[in-house]
Amino acid sequence: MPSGPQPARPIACIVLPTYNERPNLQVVLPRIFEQAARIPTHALHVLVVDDNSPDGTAALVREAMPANPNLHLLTGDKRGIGDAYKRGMSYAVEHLGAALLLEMDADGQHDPALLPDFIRLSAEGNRRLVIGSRFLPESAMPEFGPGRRALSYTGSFLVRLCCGVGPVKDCTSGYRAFPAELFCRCDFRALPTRGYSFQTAILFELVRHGAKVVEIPMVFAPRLDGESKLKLRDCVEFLFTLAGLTLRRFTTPSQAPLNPAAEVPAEPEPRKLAG
Ligand SMILES: Nc1nc2c(ncn2[C@@H]2O[C@H](COP(=O)(O)OP(=O)(O)O)[C@@H](O)[C@H]2O)c(=O)[nH]1
Ligand SMILES: [Mg+2]
Repeated sequence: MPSGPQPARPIACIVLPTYNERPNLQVVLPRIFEQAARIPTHALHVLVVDDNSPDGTAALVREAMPANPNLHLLTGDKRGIGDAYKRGMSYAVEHLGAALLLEMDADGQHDPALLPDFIRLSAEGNRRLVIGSRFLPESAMPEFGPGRRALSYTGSFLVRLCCGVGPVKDCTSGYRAFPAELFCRCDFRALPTRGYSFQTAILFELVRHGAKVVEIPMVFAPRLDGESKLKLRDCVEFLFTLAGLTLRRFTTPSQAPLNPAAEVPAEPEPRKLAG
């Protein structure tokens, strides 16, 4: 073992948007940090982006921060999940020096046990965007009704059709990892994506800047507590975003060839499913 101070590891920062997720965060934060010991290559940080949740989500984070230097909080007015992600990712890069960014729900739907796989797969390739997919053979969406399944399938189908993102199966998943350097190349000022369609917009931008997509199967579990914040107006915004991206696809030159073939991991990956 080499003696003396070890070189600092690059930071992998989970940007965790929250709105009224206090009971869920109480469970999810310890589960996330439990995974740090399984991630030898990166220091795991979490940036909670809370939009002044009336249930005191931010207060819970503030209470936990003194004992955990890798936990951070950003607060602001409620302007939608997409807006929260944009603010959070910019902050993670500019103020925390994150090398790798991760997206995740704070409600327990995304299994933290997959975090080491996300980070390893994203870091070992060049410009890799790792997506937790609900639509691979080993994926599952237990307890989701046909309506929500159909919505997710249709959304991904439309994104593939309109946006030229290649053979990505799950285009709207909210569990992802990608290099911060790739995020910095994206131009979101042209995209008025405040709501859930941010996921589509950032996929489009990342692929246009050369992201190679790797999908891994995941179980999209039911929420631990509370209800989805996805509303009808988010579906309407999604359709407008699709139209805007389609226009952008055919009028603005991309920085990388469109439709890059999805990258398949060389070795079959351990197919971890949430228990
Ligand atoms: N900061 C912030 N977070 C939000 C907002 N809307 C949703 N979220 C969070 O984004 C994540 C995904 O939302 P969720 O309701 O679980 O969507 P679903 O998984 O698609 O049903 C959760 O952690 C929410 O608390 C918002 O307006 N602001
Ligand atoms: Mg959720």
